[in-house]
Amino acid sequence: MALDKATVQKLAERLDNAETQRKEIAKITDDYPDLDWDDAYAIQDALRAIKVARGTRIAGLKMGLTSHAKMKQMGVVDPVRGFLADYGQVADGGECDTAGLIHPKVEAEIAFVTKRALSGPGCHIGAVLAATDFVVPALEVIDSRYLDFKFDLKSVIADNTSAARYVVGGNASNAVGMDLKNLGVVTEKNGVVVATASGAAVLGHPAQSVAMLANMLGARGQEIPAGTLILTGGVTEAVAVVKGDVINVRYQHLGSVSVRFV
Ligand code: OOG
Ligand code: MG
Repeated sequence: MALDKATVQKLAERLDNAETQRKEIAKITDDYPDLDWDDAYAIQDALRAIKVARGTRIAGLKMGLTSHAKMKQMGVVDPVRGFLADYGQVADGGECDTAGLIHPKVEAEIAFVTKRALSGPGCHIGAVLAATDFVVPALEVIDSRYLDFKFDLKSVIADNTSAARYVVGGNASNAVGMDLKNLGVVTEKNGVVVATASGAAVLGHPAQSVAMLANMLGARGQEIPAGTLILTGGVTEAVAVVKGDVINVRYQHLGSVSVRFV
């Protein structure tokens, strides 16, 4: 760790304020260029603690930057992990209030719900499929707290991987027997197709994203508990949205999820 505890706390508060006040800030590596990976996740943990102390419940976990489309779009090369807050939930077919967001973008994601805990190191696709209760179609609304949505990997980790809102569809499917690799995904904005991909875009197979999460947590002595909702990361590049836009994501076999921005 390059930062002391007080600085970690100060930066977590800066990010929390940016979110609650809807105010973009400079990426934190501008001020702290020597920040290391442990610092970045320590800031994310402190941010989570600030929210939990305020009454927020952690509703799930997320992986981000798991597809080449996303890595290329954001100019970074490694997946990252974050958490989902209860206040980020938006009902399928519901409305997402843009007044609470800075510069939202939407990404199509395949979500898993575990029935058993998963731990690493050594977690693999087979272990993930065995521990999966079901998969559901989802979408994430990301909203970087950084100026112009521009950041480096350490800054975006500290900012809880741009997590903001998410929609989870109710059509649960068994992951076993489902060809998640070849599962087609079509994102429509206002009725026009804006992005397409298949499940393999996410680390070759979306379950690999869950395995990676278990291994990342395992490196810190943590695990994915049973009953955890996990967003596996955007299948396609993220699509910018403004008030009035309607997003509908159609998943082969899994059904669709939609949201209207108001
Ligand atoms: C970082 C978060 C990426 C995903 O699904 O790839 C993410 C960002 O692009 O702002 O959630
Ligand atoms: Mg995402």
